Amino acid sequence: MTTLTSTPRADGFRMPAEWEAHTQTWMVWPERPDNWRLGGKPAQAAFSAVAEAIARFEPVTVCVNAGQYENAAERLAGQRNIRVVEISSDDAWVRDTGPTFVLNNQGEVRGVDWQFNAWGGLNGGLYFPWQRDDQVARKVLQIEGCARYRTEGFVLEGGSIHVDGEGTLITTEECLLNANRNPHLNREQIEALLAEHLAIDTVIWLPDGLFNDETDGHVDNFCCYVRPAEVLLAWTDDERDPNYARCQAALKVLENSRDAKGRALTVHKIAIPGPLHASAEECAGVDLAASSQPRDPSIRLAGSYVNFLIVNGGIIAPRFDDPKDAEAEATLKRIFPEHDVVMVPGREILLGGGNIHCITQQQPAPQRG
Ligand code: KQY
Repeated sequence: MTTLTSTPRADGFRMPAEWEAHTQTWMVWPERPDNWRLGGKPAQAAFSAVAEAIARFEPVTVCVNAGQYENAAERLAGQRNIRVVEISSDDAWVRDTGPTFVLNNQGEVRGVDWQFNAWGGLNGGLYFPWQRDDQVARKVLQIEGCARYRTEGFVLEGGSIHVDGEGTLITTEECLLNANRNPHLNREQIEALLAEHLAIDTVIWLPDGLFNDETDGHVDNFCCYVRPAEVLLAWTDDERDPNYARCQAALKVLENSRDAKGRALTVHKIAIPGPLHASAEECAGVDLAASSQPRDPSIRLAGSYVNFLIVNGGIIAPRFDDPKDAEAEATLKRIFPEHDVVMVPGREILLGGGNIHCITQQQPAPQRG
């Protein structure tokens, strides 16, 4: 595999929007017992359901550690459109550990391999060590025969950005300006690195992500593009909800922004489920480890319907067995009239700290012309 010393923009590559055609979606098999309860068994069932839902629309590759290879291969055996490959990892968040694919208009696909520090390294990160996670992107690109750009010295997670594929990127200050990611870089330097690696011209900075998001406010759990110049924002009208001020602040920024093509944004809203909390029994099933996240029923979970994946012809979104599920499904169907909206159980994934978008990484199809 080639590691390039230029940048995607200099080479004529850009990050496409998620709704552009995919070759496949990548996932990583969950097993970490200090993150996933009961040795990861309920999470493995939940991830399998997500993989099967995606596989109705496009191929899925599931990466798995050697010790779980047999189990994953057996559990997914016979599923059309799903392949299992052995790749070591520390946990299962391929949105953040996998490559961000970029493409040109001559049919080539390459990948950006961001430096990864487990959402904050030794300054509030979620586990240690994370070396295997940091190697996932390189291995994925090697398997696919894609050239690689490595951002040594620049930490970023794929879940902290969304793009419209037309020059605009949305992110949060809470995450990208956090001292535990790139304390040596200021806002302008970070914008310049994003511009060079994704070929974007405009960054829309939301102040914060969702309350209690373990990632320091990843945008993919709070706000996403649904088509050019249209975004979907997690929303509450409840002034007592700690998300209220976050939603108001994000809306203000979005309403006052212009994208890279000079367009104003249409902002759709989708209700935040819950408030959701893990039960005492769910928390008791998680192994204790010095460096891992506390699990306690008093901690509000950062549940969000925004954490969905757009696939070829489909929307794969979480449901939480919450009264707001039906309204969320109706909202997604209204916003994506040409996609099949498939709601998949998301609670088990949420208990681990994320949701469907966080555990998937789309590989765009080559484009010509
Ligand atoms: O949501 C994500 N993108 C990652 C969450 C990691 C949580 C680990 N407990």
